[in-house]
Amino acid sequence: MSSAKAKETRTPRLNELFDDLSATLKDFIRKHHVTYEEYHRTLAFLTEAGEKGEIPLLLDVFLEVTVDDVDHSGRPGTATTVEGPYYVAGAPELKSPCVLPHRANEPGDVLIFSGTVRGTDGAALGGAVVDFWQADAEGRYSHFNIATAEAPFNLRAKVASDHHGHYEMQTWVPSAYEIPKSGPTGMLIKALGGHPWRPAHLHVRVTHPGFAPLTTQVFLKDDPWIDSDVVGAVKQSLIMGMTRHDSAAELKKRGLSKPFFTLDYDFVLPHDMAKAA
Ligand code: MBD
Ligand code: FE
Repeated sequence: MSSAKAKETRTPRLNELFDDLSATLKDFIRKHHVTYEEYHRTLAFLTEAGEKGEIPLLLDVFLEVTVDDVDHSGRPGTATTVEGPYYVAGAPELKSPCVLPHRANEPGDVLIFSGTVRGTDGAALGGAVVDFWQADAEGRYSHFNIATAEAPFNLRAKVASDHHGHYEMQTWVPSAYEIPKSGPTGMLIKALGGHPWRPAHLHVRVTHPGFAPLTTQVFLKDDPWIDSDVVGAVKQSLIMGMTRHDSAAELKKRGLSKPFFTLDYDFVLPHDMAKAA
């Protein structure tokens, strides 16, 4: 596409979206007779969200599910769901099988997360990158956790699948995630009478040249919040049970001293239509 054409198409889209957004908000103000007091409270709320770095959290909690729904509708392969606010670019590149960066005394139970990356035609994809992140066993995302010490890129990595498309990483079972109560997003959820919890989940962004990137999450079956995610991002096909392993032989094989869990999940990527065309 020439840059002249890019310019030509960009401005009308911005005008179309901004004009409708503006009209929608003005209608909203009239419909609800929004008062000056409410307007000023809204400004204060958004200002605080900005100052505390919560704009991505706020928008991802309330709006991103709808963007995923609209922009990924009808897409074949593994179900997508939202990226959320805690992805960090530049995680270390590791080869499968691997152990994720972690603290010397990483809390919780070991989880072996593995599976195969395929295209929608069923072909295994070697060299696919599973860019992975999660909250730890105490609900903290590295880089967003100022309270406790952590390893660089704690429980984050880009794991390359082997030539069978197989990936395997050792991590630690995540806990459910609570939207911070101290900030404006958490206060708003509380004022609305909702709970601030997301069920335990593993985040991935899976990529391979020639295929459309897949951003999704894998959820743990027995989580108490599995049916009431504050974000509304759970899809049935993304819910998995873990298997517990406690035999002496299995512990020895893995070099572990207490029971661990495994979870297998295969990722299926659609062909990149934009590139194929
Ligand atoms: C999260 O951990 C998350 O994954 C999303 C989508 C929103 C808020 C917190
Ligand atoms: Fe998350």
